[in-house]
Amino acid sequence: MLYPIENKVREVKNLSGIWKFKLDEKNVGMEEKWFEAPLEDWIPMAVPASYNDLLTDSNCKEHVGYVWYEKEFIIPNSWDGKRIVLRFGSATHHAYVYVDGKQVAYHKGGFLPFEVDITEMMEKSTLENHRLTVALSNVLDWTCIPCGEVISKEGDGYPDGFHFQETYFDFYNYSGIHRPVKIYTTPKTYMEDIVIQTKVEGLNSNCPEGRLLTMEDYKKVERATLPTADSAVVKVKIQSTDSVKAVMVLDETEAVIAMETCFRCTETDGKRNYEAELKLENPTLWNPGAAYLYTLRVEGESDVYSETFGIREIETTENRFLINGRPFYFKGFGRHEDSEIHGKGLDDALNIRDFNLLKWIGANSFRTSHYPYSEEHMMLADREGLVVIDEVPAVGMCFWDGQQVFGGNRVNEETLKHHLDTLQEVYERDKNHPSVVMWSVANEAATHEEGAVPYFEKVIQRMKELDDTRPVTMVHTTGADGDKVSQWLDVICVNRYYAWYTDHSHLEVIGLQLEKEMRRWHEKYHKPVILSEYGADTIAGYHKLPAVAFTEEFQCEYLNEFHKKFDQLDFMIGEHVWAYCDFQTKQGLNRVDGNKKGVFTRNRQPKMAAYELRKRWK
Ligand code: BDP
Repeated sequence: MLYPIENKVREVKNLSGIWKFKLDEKNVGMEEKWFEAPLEDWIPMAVPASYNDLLTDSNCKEHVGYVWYEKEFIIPNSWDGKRIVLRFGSATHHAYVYVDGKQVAYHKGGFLPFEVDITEMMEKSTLENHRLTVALSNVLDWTCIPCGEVISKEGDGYPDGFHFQETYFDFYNYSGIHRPVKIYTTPKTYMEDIVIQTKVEGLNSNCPEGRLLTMEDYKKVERATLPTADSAVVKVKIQSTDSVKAVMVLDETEAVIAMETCFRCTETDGKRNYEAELKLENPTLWNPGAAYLYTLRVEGESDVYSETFGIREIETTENRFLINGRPFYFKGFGRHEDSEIHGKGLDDALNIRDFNLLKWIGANSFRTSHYPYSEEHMMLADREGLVVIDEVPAVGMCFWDGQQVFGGNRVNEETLKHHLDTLQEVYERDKNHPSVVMWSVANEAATHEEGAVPYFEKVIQRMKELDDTRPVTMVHTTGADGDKVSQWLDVICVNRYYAWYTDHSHLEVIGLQLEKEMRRWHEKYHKPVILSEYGADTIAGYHKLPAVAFTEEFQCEYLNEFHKKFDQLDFMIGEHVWAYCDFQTKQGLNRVDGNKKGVFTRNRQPKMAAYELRKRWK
């Protein structure tokens, strides 16, 4: 799926701003067909944003079910004869979209874009002002990823209609239109999709010889001259209803450095697929921390589209993750799209602050735990040279009370279908981002259950069918002995909280338990291992000597115990601290206004551990 861009033949109208909003307190709006007429008794609401923290009433904040959004828009006369598309960056989680009272789209899944062609409707309409209505439901059940369940309780001690949304994941179920809504045009015949894959020839990784174990060893690799290549082949596939005339590659100075006008063309269902290969001599590679972005410009009879891309190679071995032939050690975080007031709403200022902090601390990577982040976020990662493990929202497929998740009446065929659809959507959205070096198909699923085996075989296989250029991982909570699915993965990611959720505060157990377990994973699967989460809740400004749990001193000592051990294990290829920032969760006995494992506060200021990590990583 292509991102909406503006150029001489395409225009974009961004509908961000204040919309009309109405809480469907009794969830009757669908039955009463609220979409048929302008919303009554509405309140103003910001888009993009989560609505939860903008309201003052806890019933609204915690509402389970529908809310309604409405916005008027105008199609200018100058758009006559153009194709018109309505596009949502994301809407969480189920969106029913109506234009002038008629349903035009439905999308399930709160973290990915969807769009609908409204050309014919606009051409037939005599209205000057159009009404866009969105009925949005935040209900999560076992057919959704993330999974959830609405719990109702009756009888003694519970008021009538008592119910709440149960979730099995540790972030607040923020809801709303989280990313921009845009209306864009293309010519009537247009480029539908572009896939760019690159292959380098004559790669010189310029990698200094020597052992690779400690952070200092890896730093030597980082400091060496950047990898180079003699040439690169840029393979381009274009799906288009327009006839493609030329494909060219521009470098960062906007000079055209390669061009092709001859294509292999096949036709299916009225859509033409064009394939071309362009050769670049002495390309500048996309490297972590040293990004270089080329632009692919596709010119058709009527349409034009430009997509940025990077040239880089990825490979995994038994104990290495190679980017451009050079061992890469993941330093960084699991994160969330989360902030005060905005919730999960796109905030460009916040994203810029985040990337500056990541660079300041010396992080070279992050995981989009636990769902795909905004397209704008991914573009920044490409530009800033941050390496991304791109995760789908398959979180909450684990139970702590021993009940079966897979193969029972919880995760079911419909969940699998939605999971597979989501893999396809995330692939289609993110396939051309050089920053994306690996897909994560789930976080902390019950992979010790028999039922998880056929489920994840299909999930992992599908991800590999979609993309054979990137490794696939999933993030584990299950132990190596119990795990039944990692034979299909390329890299093992494990989350561990020794001395926090187990043996609380006993830092002395960390090194021993970590080594024993990580060795077990490596011996069983012979694949490189990343500790994808480790961390301790820390109250900013809380200090004690000697350190006790929840103090800033404790967080430093805690992380340090892990680091000492990482530096002794050759097959460990990365450390992602949990978490980048404090973030909001549902209310719970061990959550005082959210999860406090952040190395930065929710307001993006450093705790003591940030300086410690900076020393280690920089
Ligand atoms: C892990 C989850 C993560 C949580 C973290 C924690 O992957 O989402 O926030 O634990 O408990 O199990 O802090």
